[in-house]
Amino acid sequence: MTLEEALQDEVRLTRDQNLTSIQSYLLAEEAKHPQATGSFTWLLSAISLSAKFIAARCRRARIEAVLGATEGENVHAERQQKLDVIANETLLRCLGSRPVVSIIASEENEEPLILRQSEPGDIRPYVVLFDPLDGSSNLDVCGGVGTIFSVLHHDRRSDAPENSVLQPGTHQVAAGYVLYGPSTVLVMTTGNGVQMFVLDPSIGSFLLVDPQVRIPDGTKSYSLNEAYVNSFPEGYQRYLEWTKNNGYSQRYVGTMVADVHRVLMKGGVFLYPPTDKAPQGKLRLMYEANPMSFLMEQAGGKAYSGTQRTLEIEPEKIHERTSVIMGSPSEVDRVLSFLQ
Ligand code: AHM
Ligand code: MG
Repeated sequence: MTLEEALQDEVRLTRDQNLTSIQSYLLAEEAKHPQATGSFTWLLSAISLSAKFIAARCRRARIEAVLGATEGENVHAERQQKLDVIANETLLRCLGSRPVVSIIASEENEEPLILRQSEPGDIRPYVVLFDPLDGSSNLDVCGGVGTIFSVLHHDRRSDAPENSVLQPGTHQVAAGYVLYGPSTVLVMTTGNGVQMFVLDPSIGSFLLVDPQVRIPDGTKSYSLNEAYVNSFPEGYQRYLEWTKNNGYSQRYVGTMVADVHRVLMKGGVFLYPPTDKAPQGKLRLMYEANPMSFLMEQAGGKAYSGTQRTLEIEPEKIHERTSVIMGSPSEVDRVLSFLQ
């Protein structure tokens, strides 16, 4: 039996018993591609290590006195929570030790960090963008928070880091999020459907719980901050008005990872429209909207930024913002029909 066959067998056996770790899943996937170098598994193991570390810190937040704001602000002039800083440093330290990662861009850092210049003949290196701790204002109330990541190939056409980072979402080779809730859930895609893993804290491993996540359709539910309704463009207002007479319910945590995870599991639509305060929308294209849109599409959903498919937006700035409509295909279509 070849190594590949042995790994496939292992996946088949353990999947039924819900005991495939993220590492064995990735190894088995890689074994399907003889040209694979193992570099992606190496990168993902840095992300899963960060996730375990951040999950442990969040769980002990009140005990370790890491709640509350720091003195500093991030590049968006928002007060940073102490755990924002810890999560950012954790990802930088874990990814920084991986030779396959050449550039890192974070919500918390103004400029991308160039870890190493690639040489011709190197394994094609990766660019990783992330929001280290999404929804961190919910930390103080023990609400769910998350990490979002997007992986691109280094664009060798130019040495300028911004050219490597500023690629449309269609170029992503992987994306995912980690939700630190009652359990720690890692949901990811490499363009071959969506896989969901749950951290078993007793053994310190992410275990596969769903090899092919599909978003349900036909759920009458929307998730948005309806307090801003008067400053949404008119089409969104008409959609919301329409839902009131059609048996909808509304759910909103205020942490994108938690809200999008709910929509992915239960169906419906997540929205963050333009507002007077944030005319382009509030959420960040490169490390919030794009990775979530890639996941949504891979799970059978849709993701638009108003009129355009989010993944096709040509980015101009690392921290640029966009409005967001994502979720079950028919519900996204319904929202879009009100925006015409
Ligand atoms: P953050 O990345 O600084 O935590 O902010 C992004 C968060 C999202 O998680 C969430 O969807 C949104 O901000 C909530 O915004 P609002 O409070 O305006 O509803
Ligand atoms: Mg965020």
